Amino acid sequence: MKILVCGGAGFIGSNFVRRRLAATDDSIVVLDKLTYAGNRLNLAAVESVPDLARRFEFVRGDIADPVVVGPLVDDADAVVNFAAESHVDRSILDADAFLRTGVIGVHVLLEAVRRQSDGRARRFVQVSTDEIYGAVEQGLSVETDPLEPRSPYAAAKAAGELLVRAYVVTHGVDALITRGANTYGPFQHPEKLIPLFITNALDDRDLPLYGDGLQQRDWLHVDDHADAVGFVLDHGTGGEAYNIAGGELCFNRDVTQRILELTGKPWTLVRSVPDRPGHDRRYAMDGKKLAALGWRPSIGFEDGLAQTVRWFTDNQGWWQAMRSGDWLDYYERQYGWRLAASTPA
Ligand code: NAD
Ligand code: TDX
Repeated sequence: MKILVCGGAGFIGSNFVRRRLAATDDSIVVLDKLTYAGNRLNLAAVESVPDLARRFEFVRGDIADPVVVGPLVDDADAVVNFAAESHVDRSILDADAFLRTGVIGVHVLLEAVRRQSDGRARRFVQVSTDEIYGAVEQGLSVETDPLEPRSPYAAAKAAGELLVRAYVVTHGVDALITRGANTYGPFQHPEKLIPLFITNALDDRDLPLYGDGLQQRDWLHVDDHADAVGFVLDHGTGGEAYNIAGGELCFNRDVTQRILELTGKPWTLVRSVPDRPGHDRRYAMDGKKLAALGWRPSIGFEDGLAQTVRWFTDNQGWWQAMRSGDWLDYYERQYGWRLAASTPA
């Protein structure tokens, strides 16, 4: 199978590419815009191994550009779309790019898949998120629950899902949706909670904990997330959405404490800072639908977090390089005034 992987130079997409090429005979073409979050180095483990490199091609481009997308989709048997702006805090500062990629980009991909210029149906997997359910005060979200996004990021992801659904119903496109839980692991951009707190701790910098730190997230290791997307591509039923739950619900405070233990740094680094506006208190999903199809996560949070801390400790060059471009400007806008107003946690 030849798969077009959009957003394949990012955190989860590059993991999918590395694992899929190693585990199957598939060929993969990555289409990635290389935004601040995309990094060609995330694919070095593929590009430097001849047997993998010969089944791999990289194209720099935008999923919202039909001229680039059309021929790549025509040449593929399946399309998996990881491409998105993925950080909630950035969507609160400026949502433009979120909508361009999450709405127009998804539409351009769906149009290219629908055209079937050669009459060949192509499977399309849209990688979505648990955030489309909004804050889940108690219980577990199931796939039939309403979409109730509460941040511009989540609204853009929900809009993408609605377009997928419309193309399934109206045009008969063979499309599926995955809704992954909060993902962590090697190669995650240092803007997200776990890598931010690991790298700041390694640098003896403040850890900015939003509000009371009693928000809960369900943690899913990136290897499990990528494998589950592949599993849905291979075994899912067209038109369906699948939760990819981690089954590891944890308070942000406890995640922070564990990171400090693993890095050997003191709790005094933690600062309680003004909360994220519209902060979702809790995400929790029911993973039974995917389990009934035969897939379950295999990496526990305790082991996965320890492995992740080791990876960031051993790969300082990678994350120092990711803290370039607009990083200092972003950090100042996001955390400057918050840290100035912070209190001990
Ligand atoms: P990421 O930010 O690390 O990577 C996104 C990638 O998409 C980057 O390589 C970027 O260059 C590329 N990209 C962005 N806009 C593009 C465009 N217009 N055209 C082509 N490429 C573009 O994100 P991630 O954490 O790997 O997330 C991947 C997907 O999984 C996203 O769709 C996200 O919504 C979803 N998701 C993420 C999580 C998580 O916890 N990280 C959880 C559930 C779902
Ligand atoms: O500095 C911080 N301080 C803090 O307390 C950051 C960056 C985060 N947090 C809190 C906010 C959340 O409660 O930690 C929790 C996790 O935050 P993020 O890493 O920003 O993730 P979240 O907002 O939960 O969204 C993530 O999961 C769903 C991904 O970034 C999304 O791409 C995915 O769809």
